[in-house]
Amino acid sequence: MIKVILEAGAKIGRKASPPETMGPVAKAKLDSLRDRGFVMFDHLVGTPEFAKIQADLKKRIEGEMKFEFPCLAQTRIDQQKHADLIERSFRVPASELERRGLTFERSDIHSYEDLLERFKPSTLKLLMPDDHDYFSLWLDPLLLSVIEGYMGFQPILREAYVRRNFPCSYKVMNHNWHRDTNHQHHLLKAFIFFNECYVDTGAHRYIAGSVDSPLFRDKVYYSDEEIETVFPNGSNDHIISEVPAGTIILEDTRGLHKAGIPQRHYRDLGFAVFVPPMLFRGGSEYFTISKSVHASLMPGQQAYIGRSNIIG
Ligand SMILES: O=C(O)CCC(=O)C(=O)O
Repeated sequence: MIKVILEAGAKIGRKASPPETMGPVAKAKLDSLRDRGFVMFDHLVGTPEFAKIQADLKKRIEGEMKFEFPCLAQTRIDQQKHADLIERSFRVPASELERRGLTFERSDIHSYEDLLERFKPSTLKLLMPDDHDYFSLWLDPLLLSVIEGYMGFQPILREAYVRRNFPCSYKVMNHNWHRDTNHQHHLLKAFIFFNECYVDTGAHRYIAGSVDSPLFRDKVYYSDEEIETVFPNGSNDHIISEVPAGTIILEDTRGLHKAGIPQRHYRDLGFAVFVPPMLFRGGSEYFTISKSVHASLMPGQQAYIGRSNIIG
């Protein structure tokens, strides 16, 4: 009974009229998000604020190497020995990858160049730095107003991080088409592009209008061939995000999507995951924010941070 009431409650809000206070730009973005399941923002492209964070990010990744460990080393994958893992696109607990000798730690690397040469990771993940500039970008006011219009209430920022993706030989998890399952009814992800993206640098892909489609619901992952028989490359709903740096794509990732694999260079992508506030769920494993950085945000942004994420 409680489950039924909670389920009914969870659906409230979607498709409500936009608030009176919403400006025309946000209204147009909301219409597009409702219609297609995604919308793009370009108001930060070419701005000095964005360039500052881009430069800082490069320093944190290449200089300080403050990403998460252990990392999967593509150089340690053996086609025969790890055939079962390849088949599952490495969707197993990190402890299994460690046990099978496929990961490396911070203590294994001497420099960023050394890491690339010896381990060839497909992805490095950097948790959100405790820094005002990053949080104000992740909680951009125009983005928040569209998010609230779409959900019909104020959600929370559940996860906040950046991934650097490299060319790689083996597909890892979200290189395959899939639907996210963080929440059954309310889920939005913002993808923040830190470099310009083309097909050969790993453009993100999305199938517009697929959120409520009954198709492709019986497996976790789908191949390009499976998806392209229904949504061919170049068709109206098969969206390939070739975008300039500074673009933000807000997407209902309950729809079909996947990460492109760069064929050259690398791709830096910021992730912000928005879900309803959930009782009895801690959040600090996903990111933390100090009291002073929290205090520097606007009240409308502070409201997105769960109490368990605030430290110090
Ligand atoms: O990296 C991307 O382009 C997509 C990431 C993704 O599939 C996900 O976050 O679920």
